Amino acid sequence: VAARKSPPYELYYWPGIQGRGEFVRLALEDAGAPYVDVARTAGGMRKMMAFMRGEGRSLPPFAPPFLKDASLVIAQTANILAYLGPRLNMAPKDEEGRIAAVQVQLTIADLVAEAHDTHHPIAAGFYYEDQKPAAKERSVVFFKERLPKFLTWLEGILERSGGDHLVGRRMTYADLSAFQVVCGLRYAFPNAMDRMAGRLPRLLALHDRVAARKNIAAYLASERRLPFNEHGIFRHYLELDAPAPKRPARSRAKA
Ligand SMILES: N[C@@H](CCC(=O)N[C@@H](CS)C(=O)NCC(=O)O)C(=O)O
Repeated sequence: VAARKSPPYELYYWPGIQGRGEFVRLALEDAGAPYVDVARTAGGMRKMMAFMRGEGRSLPPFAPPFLKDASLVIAQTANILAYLGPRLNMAPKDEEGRIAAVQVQLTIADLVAEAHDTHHPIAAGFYYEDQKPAAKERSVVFFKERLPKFLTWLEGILERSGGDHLVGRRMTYADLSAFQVVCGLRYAFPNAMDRMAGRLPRLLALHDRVAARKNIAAYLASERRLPFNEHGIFRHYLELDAPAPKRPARSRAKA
């Protein structure tokens, strides 16, 4: 990334969870771009809430994450990445490729929303504990139908592209985002993901390649990478996961 004369990017996102902010963090971290995770700094939450009230702006963000770059304030995860991609050298150079990257990112955003709705099927504002039966029903449909449909779609793209990258011939933010959904889904639905693993060789290999990238590996090992938890989008509730996959009798006996 070329040296920036302007001040560091400002990322605004809820502190304490990876959430949708993580897709932006991964791009900034991979590129080694200077940024401040504002809501995690002293007084940062107040600053974030002021933006959301629209103070001094005609277009307040509807929800975090949003990114401030000099006088620009940009909301919507896929929109932020479409903006950052070329600046961080994490997007295809041609228009067709840039549009394809946005398309993949928006589809990942749909998957993220559906993963969230497994634990909050009735209302985001109610506690999980107050919508458990609906959550269970929603989760079964999610891991039986929706999860395979989304993930085999990503796998199919990799198959057609030759397997290394979702868009074009280089790593883009779409690949980083695919890594993040695999991480999150493995945390939330380990059994369902285990059952699907054989159908996703390219996607899982891409996950491993992203995790091994120098800046990503350093980030994942740092305190900046928050652990997954039951306040975020990807939550692990045993009762919502698929049953454990059947193992051959021998390995079951050992376990
Ligand atoms: N489509 C938006 C969704 C943003 C969003 O739902 N943000 C969540 C946190 S991850 C939020 O704070 N929502 C508040 C609300 O919807 O009222 C994106 O991809 O950035």
